[in-house]
Amino acid sequence: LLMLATLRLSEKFILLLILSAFITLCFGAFFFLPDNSKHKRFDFGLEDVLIPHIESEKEARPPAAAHSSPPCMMKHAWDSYRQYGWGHNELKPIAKKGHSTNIFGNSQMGATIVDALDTLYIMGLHDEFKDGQEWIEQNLDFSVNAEVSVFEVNIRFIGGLLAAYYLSGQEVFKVKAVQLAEKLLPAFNTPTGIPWAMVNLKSGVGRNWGWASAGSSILAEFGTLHMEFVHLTYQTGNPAYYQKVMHIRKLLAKMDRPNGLYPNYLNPRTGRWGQHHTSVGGLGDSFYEYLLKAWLMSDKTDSEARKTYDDAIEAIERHLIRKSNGGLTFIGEWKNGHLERKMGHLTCFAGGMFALGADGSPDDKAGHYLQLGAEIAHTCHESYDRTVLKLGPEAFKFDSGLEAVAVRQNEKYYILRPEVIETYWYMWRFTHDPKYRQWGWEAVQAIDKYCRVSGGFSGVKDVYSSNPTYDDVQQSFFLAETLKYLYLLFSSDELLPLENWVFNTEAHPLPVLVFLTWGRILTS
Ligand code: DMJ
Repeated sequence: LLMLATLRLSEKFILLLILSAFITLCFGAFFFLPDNSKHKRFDFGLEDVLIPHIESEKEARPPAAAHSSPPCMMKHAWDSYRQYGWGHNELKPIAKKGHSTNIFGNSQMGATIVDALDTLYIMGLHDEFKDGQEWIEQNLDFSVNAEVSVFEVNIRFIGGLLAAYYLSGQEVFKVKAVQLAEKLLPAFNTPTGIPWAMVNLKSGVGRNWGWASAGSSILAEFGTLHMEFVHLTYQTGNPAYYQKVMHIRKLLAKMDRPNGLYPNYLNPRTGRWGQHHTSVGGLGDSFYEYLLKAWLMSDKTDSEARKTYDDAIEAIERHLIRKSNGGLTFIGEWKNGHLERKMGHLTCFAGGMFALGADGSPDDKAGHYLQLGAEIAHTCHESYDRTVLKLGPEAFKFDSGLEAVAVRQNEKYYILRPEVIETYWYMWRFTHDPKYRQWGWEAVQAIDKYCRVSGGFSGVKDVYSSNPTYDDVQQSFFLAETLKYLYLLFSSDELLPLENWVFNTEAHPLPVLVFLTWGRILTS
């Protein structure tokens, strides 16, 4: 101040000019920030919530070996893949080499890298994330002569890349997602616009799975594109993606539904249903999930999606959901007018879906759906608890005195699937009942004890055997979903709040599109 007083008037004027230029510069800089940093909704305050996460995890878990925590398990799964399977789609953790399945054709597209990216980011494993990003920048190329599953590539790759883009703001992920989406579009060139199950990324030729009823496309496959495709239109301004998925919705709305149920099979040439088989598990599952999530993702403005979901769930409750003699609520499968009293591990995701859809359900039935979610979570926990390994079988029965146990040898395996843990997490978020963390912790311990091997994590062939053999596959969804849901289960609710984020069916979080944005998509 003394110095200021001694300055001459002209010097004071110059000082004032410099000061005001500095202030203008600071204000101006805000407008040049990348778009991402201005979206309050996309800013999930990661640094703030990581610390509460670690504390709450300690509180919730009983003392156990230090390596038994989701981030440490993630590190082991990732490092093993990095060492033995880098660039391959998946890993064989016993043989310690790369692995792939027919869903990826004969490609080597690093499915595990793409699927794992957002989990690495959320867990704060930044070096690993950078490694993955570098591989994608330098190697991920979709001009390959490979016949891939449209559904799997959409949920794992497009979903994974979009989530990585929204979380990190790195353009490369968006660019790759759009490049890949372009390659999927030829799959929609069918007489009805219902896409083929598979498409050759190079030639664009599509076809359906040989095993599907009467050359049909699968409900859970063509019905699980909506979230990613709406985001693609939002990001690119290209209406084609939005139009393709809305066309599917319109076509389904016009069709008769036996008993109000959606059969799993639809012929893309004739537009007729195949076999009358309805399931909330394999072949049907994520179709229902995406109806609900389309509504949530639209900031609850897409009421057509919500109504379609409500009607579908009402029919499912009437025809497929029953209580066993032992009092366990289960979701069976509908086969040509007959209810099969069997539930799949895949079906267990529905507990979380019912809870997520409770708010906004018709006739003020929110309490009912939250309760239904809790009952499904309980049944699925029983399916784990009634095994030797405390891991759930692929399918379990409620018949002839059987309660939540598998009978056939080929239904006794556990392949690192996420659905039961996914439901625990949603139930935790909506109820904060500590039993869900307890159940999640049981799963952490069982997976770490029976599925961890020196080369990663492997599925097991028989959860009822005290001496199980391994299937020697580390599935990419183990890193994308199972470990992410476990991590979130022990984290603060402020990490990816459900009002702002909607998880695709592979657990890749995509932001809710606020009303104004939504209007932009509708008019594109
Ligand atoms: C995942 O790829 C997705 O969750 C999909 O919707 C069905 N199930 C597998 C994992 O079990």
